[in-house]
Amino acid sequence: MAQVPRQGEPSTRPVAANPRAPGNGDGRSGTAVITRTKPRTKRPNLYRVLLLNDDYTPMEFVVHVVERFFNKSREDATRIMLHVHQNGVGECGIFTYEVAETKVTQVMDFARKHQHPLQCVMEKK
Ligand code: TYC
Repeated sequence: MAQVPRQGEPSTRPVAANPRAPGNGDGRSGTAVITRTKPRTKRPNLYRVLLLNDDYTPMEFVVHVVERFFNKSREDATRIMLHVHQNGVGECGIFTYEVAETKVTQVMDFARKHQHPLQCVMEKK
């Protein structure tokens, strides 16, 4: 049966003991280099960036935040804001770890600067 390697498994198989052992007089190191022939890609871990509802942040401010930091149209930003307002939490985007962390920091700094209690968090997918 054909073996399908899973994410993170090495694609090289164990190699039999090397017959060119060190000190056997052939002048070579006895160290083999195994060249990977099959290209492997690994998917990065992804994180959702979420906005949390509160009673004080103005709706227009939240729409502006979603437009500015998540590159959404006014229509999409309004949909996201209303979803958060009605459900308590909502997704603004999905990013790799460092990008998600940057978005959270940017939103939290911007909210604090404008003295709104808006909360933004990230969650591993
Ligand atoms: N609930 C807020 C209000 O009624 C609006 C709001 C929406 C606040 C989304 C935060 O993430 C939020 N003014």
